[in-house]
Amino acid sequence: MAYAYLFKYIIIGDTGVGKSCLLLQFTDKRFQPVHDLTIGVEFGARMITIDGKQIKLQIWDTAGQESFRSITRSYYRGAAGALLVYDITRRDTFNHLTTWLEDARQHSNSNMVIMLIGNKSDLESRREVKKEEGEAFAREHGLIFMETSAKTASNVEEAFINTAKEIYEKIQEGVFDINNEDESGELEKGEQELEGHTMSLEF
Ligand SMILES: Nc1nc2c(ncn2[C@@H]2O[C@H](COP(=O)(O)OP(=O)(O)OP(=O)(O)O)[C@@H](O)[C@H]2O)c(=O)[nH]1
Ligand SMILES: [Mg+2]
Repeated sequence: MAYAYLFKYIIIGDTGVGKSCLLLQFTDKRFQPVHDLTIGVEFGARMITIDGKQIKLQIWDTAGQESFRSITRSYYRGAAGALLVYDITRRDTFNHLTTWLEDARQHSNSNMVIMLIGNKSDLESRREVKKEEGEAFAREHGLIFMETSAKTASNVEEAFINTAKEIYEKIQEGVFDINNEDESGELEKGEQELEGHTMSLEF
């Protein structure tokens, strides 16, 4: 299917916060109740429409476990958006955000849009991190913020789509370099279906 833009996303954050479940809910509208620990990296894709334009989201879901950290770092390259996820029922996952943010800033393009996500909003009775704390962290670090539930699907569409809207606005403002793919252009994994007239974000 033809598309006007291809946006690459990376999903990061501690193990067990619900990164893979957010991706599964967004691409397949399903919830996985059992923790299928991600090994290395997983991949998903979906088409969305913004401003009447078809945009393909190519999403890399990384492993939160510390031992995979160096693999994760290699996936920031070329990412236009990042979903930085913590679990509102586990304070430690919120405390680790600074480390994740440092990693992200260091290994990505400075214009990458970062969406902070407080996931598992359905577990209100077990909440350890107030919504206001997430909002404050986001404000302080220039991130967009949403609370989501991969279980009930609350705000999941919005999280992925609002990130794309922000990227799209940056493109309109001329912040990103948009390159036409050509035969000589190196294709990254997952970009094989790029067609002649399509464009993708290059950094
Ligand atoms: N109640 C509830 N549980 C969730 C939610 N999102 C994820 N979970 C559960 O949390 C556990 C971990 O979810 P995953 O998506 O596998 O976590 P992950 O961040 O991908 O973990 P790693 O792959 O190890 O980095 C699973 O048991 C999920 O069912 C949510 O929004 N609400
Ligand atoms: Mg996972």
